[in-house]
Amino acid sequence: MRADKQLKRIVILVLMGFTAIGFGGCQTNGSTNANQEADGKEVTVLPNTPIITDIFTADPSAHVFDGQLYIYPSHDPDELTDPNASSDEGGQYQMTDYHVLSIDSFSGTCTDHGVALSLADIPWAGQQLWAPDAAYKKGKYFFYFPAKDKDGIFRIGVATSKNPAGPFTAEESYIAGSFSMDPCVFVDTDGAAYMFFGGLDGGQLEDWQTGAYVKDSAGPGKSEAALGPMVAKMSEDMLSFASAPTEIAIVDENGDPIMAGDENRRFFEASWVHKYNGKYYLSYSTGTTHFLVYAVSDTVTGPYVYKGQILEPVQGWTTHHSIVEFNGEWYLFYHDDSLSGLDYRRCVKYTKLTYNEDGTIQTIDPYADMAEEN
Ligand code: FUB
Repeated sequence: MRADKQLKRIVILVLMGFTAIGFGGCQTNGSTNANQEADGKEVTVLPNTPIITDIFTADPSAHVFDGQLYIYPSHDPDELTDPNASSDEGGQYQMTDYHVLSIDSFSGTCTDHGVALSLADIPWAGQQLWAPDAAYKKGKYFFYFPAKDKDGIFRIGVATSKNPAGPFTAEESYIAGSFSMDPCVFVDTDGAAYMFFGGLDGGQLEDWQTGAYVKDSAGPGKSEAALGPMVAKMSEDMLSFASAPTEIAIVDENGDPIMAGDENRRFFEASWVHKYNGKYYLSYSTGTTHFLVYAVSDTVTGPYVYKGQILEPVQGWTTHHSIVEFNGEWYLFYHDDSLSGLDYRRCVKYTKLTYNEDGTIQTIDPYADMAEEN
């Protein structure tokens, strides 16, 4: 990007951050929060602006339950409890609770349902409540979340509620056989549910290559196949794995594995799976190169064939998303750090997602509208 263009983008983002803090998005006012202008007039939940501005949110997993759109994000803290934590291991993401958000319609209101689950109420967890997801089955809502256990090892837990907004009650222990982070639970059209998970570096996926935890393990060499996300079928009651996790293969158009050195295309973290026209779409973050990309398969467990980019890099190091159909339109929920300028205080946004006739997805520049306006 040219320097003058980049400067212009930074100015726009800073201005947008101030605007958002002032009166954009979904403002908190008690437990139910109308998205209102300063004069009290209700406005739409605008695309590409923070959907909530009085708490920092990230890693949005969006689902439609009972005709309403629920968003299950990470909740970034206002202040770091340990300002010296190593950023190499994602130590700056020190979340201690989760909130659930919901939207009736994009021309309506956004609600912050308050604290849905706290670190203090999860018996096995020690720190870092990272990117969660949720699912529904037979009258029960399931909230899946990663956290480091008391030995500093990432595991994935589950909590349940009768209400999609929680509060959720955590199980005594993490899901047996789970490791690493960023769970995405996909419920297929036949009712079978699968958890996709994993993330490199701070997400510790490399440490499990032997099947057991080996701290600080190196990943594959640049010309070796990259590590893929893991997948496990969920049990009928959604509380455990029905099968041991296996690795998902992500291949190029010739069927060759995406290599670890191919940082524009290889999996890093933030798996999300959705189904469109009978095909499975696995989307994920490329981490170090900051793209959201996707790969497609005819079967849920892959192999997945790499197709292209969904979202260009956002402001901030991390990029994480979900894709959801709501009232006949497809949406991408994502985050950036434009509300604070700090990578560990992020804000959730959404934008429309467009498929081409051949099923490919159009790449989104999240700041395109602002660039056009200026
Ligand atoms: O929010 C903490 C971590 O940052 C998530 O688990 C990753 O996907 C990245 O967004």
